[in-house]
Amino acid sequence: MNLPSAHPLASGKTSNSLLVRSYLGEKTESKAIWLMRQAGRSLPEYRKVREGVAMLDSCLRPELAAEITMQPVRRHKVDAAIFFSDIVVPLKLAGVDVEIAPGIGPVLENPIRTRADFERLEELDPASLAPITEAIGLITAELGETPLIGFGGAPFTLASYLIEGGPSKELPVSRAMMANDPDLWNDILAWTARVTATFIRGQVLAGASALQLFDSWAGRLGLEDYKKFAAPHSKAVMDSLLDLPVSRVHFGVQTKDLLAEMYGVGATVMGVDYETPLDEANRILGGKVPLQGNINPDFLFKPWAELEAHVRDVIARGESAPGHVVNLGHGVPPETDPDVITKMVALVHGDI
Ligand code: 1CP
Repeated sequence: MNLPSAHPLASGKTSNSLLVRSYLGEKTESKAIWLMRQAGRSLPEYRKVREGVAMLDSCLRPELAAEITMQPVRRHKVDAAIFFSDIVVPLKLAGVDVEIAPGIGPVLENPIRTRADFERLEELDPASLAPITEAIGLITAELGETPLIGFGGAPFTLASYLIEGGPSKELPVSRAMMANDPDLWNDILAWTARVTATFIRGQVLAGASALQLFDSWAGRLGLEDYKKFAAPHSKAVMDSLLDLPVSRVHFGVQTKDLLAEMYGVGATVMGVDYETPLDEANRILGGKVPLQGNINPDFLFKPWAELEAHVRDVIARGESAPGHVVNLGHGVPPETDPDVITKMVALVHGDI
């Protein structure tokens, strides 16, 4: 599908950006950098505008979501904005009773655990994405030549919240369902794949110049289980987005053993967690895939000289890959001093 002519990529506004070119495998004159969770609690201006507003409400108020998306771009001069939302927003818009509990994450009063629970799920109507489309219109107008990244959760990570009812490391109910009722498991993940794909497509059509699929918890599955129970559904998401002319980034934590498989579902760029050095990730992927990552967030709390040496090491290792966008190996921790982030961005740009 062609993008609408006013889309920042179609009109050429973002096509020469460092981010878009690096994602396409170009070695750029200076490295592009953005940070997962660059918006959010590390910023005092975020805490201020969020006062008294529930997390999911803030995602569905276009002016507020646009303001929060722009805050880190204005402050840190990063090379991309990531749309302020959450992976569970499309579930909410499809009618699931999910909330984000402060300090915990997504929680559901009534998790989806039986065939009857599944049958009550409704499809996501693209028309209900209006608050998202509106927010993205405001954002791209302010961003100009800086690209916006759209995103969604992969079916496995989303289903882990739907089925467990909240954050869970061990995923006991999900594992039991995979073993005892694989048909129900597959039906739930197929629904989740359609919902998250609709959410991502809506963001791209509204103005995002790249997309990222977050399968944050995929590393909790071994390779064989990932192939059997998660990858086909992630592939369904990517397949349904293939007609959009944007780069597709795929990211998860502790996914060294899954990297090749996660690439194979239809990614064009791999996000690498902080445990896998980029030169090793590049080797695993056969030297043909642009990479994103992977500064260890723990270094944000160390003396500047240590952080600087680590950032330079990440950049040097990233040189082995066909293209490299600098990022963290997971999200910005809420306790981070925002001035450290600003200085790190300047370092990556060669400004200090
Ligand atoms: O009140 C608050 O500030 C809540 C904290 C918060 C924020 C700022 C949550 C709750 N979500 C978000 C926004 C968000 N979530 C963004 C956009 C902002 C940005 O990146 O700059 C994105 C991309 C996400 C994606 C997301 N949500 C993921 C994938 C990325 C990752 O961190 O691995 C996941 C797993 C979620 C679920 C979620 N939402 C919120 C929390 C605390 C969690 C994780 C809970 C858990 O540990 O399972």
